[in-house]
Amino acid sequence: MKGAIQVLLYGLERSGKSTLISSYQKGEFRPGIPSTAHQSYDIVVEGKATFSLIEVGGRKEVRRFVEEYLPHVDATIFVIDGSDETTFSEVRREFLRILNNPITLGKPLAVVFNKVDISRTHPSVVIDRLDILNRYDRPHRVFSTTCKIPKSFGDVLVWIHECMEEDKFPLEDKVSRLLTIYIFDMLVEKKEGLPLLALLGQLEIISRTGQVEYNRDKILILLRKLRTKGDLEYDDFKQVWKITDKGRGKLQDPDLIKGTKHEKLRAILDEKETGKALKEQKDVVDEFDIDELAELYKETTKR
Ligand SMILES: Nc1nc2c(ncn2[C@@H]2O[C@H](COP(=O)(O)OP(=O)(O)OP(=O)(O)O)[C@@H](O)[C@H]2O)c(=O)[nH]1
Ligand SMILES: [Mg+2]
Repeated sequence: MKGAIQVLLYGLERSGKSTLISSYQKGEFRPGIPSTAHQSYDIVVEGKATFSLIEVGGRKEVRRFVEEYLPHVDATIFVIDGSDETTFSEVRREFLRILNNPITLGKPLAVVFNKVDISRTHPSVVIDRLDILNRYDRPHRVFSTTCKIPKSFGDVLVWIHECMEEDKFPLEDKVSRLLTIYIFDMLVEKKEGLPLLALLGQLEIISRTGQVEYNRDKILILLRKLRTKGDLEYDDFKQVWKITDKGRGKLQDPDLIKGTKHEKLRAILDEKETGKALKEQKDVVDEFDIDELAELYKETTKR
């Protein structure tokens, strides 16, 4: 459907993805049949929006297809069979497959704890394992559903629509959250490199080069630079890096990255094929400031 919100529906086999859709569409419980690789559905939520949902089957052999759809969707609905605690470790693995793919940053993520009619587990048990509540890098929400109450799935769609409509996540907020994530991961989880890689991935740098190496020192240098320039500040109480008024002002200036650095970066990325770019490439990425990153971010996330 043209203009429809593109949504990925994912989760292990038998979590209830097809049943959620068919029950919602028919207004009564309609068990789905096991899905093959993928299946698409068009849904109109009256007075709200049109959705084009793509369900990727949850069986092991077809799960890998999910990666192919991620770049093309605006949001993801991740469905969990709340009645089967034995699957929760596997649920976490598949959930991380979505969460850790940089292309999903900033995009709404609905976690649907399904089959509450027969579940003996409190949703918080699996939610804790997924660690979703501590994410700052995308709008997210947990829903409890049962296909026995078909309209409960409508709430998920309405929420996604709201996220898209209101842009609850303005640009500066997104960048600030991304910065928060990588600082947070770096300091607390002692990870090196990944979070900034994620940020760069969102800027489509990763996808162009396949490998931009970053490490903790580079991240700190970038952050220090941004703080010295007054573009960023650290909020001790909330433990987040925030964009200052000054930084925000810069974000709103459309002329900021008219310079040559942007072109230089692109050129270097293009040179990658010739194999001589790596060192120089890192230096150029280092020269980028928050405003420029944000500008690139804006460009690459245009729908
Ligand atoms: N009691 C109960 N059963 C449900 C609910 N949702 C789905 N089921 C049942 O769970 C089974 C699997 O549902 P499907 O909709 O086929 O699951 P799926 O996630 O689409 O599975 P794949 O397509 O194989 O990935 C079916 O027998 C449904 O009847 C629910 O909310 N409550
Ligand atoms: Mg299915």
